[in-house]
Amino acid sequence: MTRTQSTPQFELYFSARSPFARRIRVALANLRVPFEGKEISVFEPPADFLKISPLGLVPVLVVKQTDQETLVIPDSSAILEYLNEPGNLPSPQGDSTFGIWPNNTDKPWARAASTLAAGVMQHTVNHFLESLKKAPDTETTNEASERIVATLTNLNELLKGKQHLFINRSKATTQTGFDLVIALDYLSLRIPALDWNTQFSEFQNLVTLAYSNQAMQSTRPPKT
Ligand SMILES: N[C@@H](CCC(=O)N[C@@H](CS)C(=O)NCC(=O)O)C(=O)O
Repeated sequence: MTRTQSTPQFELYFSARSPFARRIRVALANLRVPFEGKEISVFEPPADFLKISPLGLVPVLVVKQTDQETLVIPDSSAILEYLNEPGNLPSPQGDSTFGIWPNNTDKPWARAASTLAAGVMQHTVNHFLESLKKAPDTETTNEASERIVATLTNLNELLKGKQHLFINRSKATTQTGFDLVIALDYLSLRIPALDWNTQFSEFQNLVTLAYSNQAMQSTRPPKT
């Protein structure tokens, strides 16, 4: 039987520690969208994954729209845009009231703050990859650390001035709030010496609230 467009099937390629993939694992869980998770190692990407996504990066969302048509979406931000459209999700979506972006003038602010959080993730990845080299270039790692601290300073100002971008009126964490906490967790994992807790203690309440979410608990990155 041919599947219709109203019942897409989702597969998500991810790695356990990827903060970009974690954004999507948390979003799908909170949207109550069932998906088949396909865990891979980004250091040794399997050939069948590279065939699907030649970029070789996670996350990748595979949407089987019909038996004939499969949409492959690389990049966490592009996937979030897709998931923000209710028409792209299978219905009914259980009891989810979660939405990716706010439905009002806060939307560009939320997207901007999420982009800053994703930038912290990217600089942390760059720092980590450099530190794995035989002779890491300290100029590169120092530059990454500086960008991270400057971006967290910016996010801290946003959290103080526009808290609702991170925590909504029902006191639930938004996608932007999750993105920031995911970035902080990844930072703690890869650059523990940076110790954001000391400089940005205001983030702690958001971390505590975000961890009351089941999807955040079940996607915590393993240490080893
Ligand atoms: N802009 C991309 C970044 C994705 C990315 O860099 N993912 C890392 C894992 S955290 C990856 O797949 N790295 C594989 C590699 O560099 O070989 C996104 O938002 O999804």
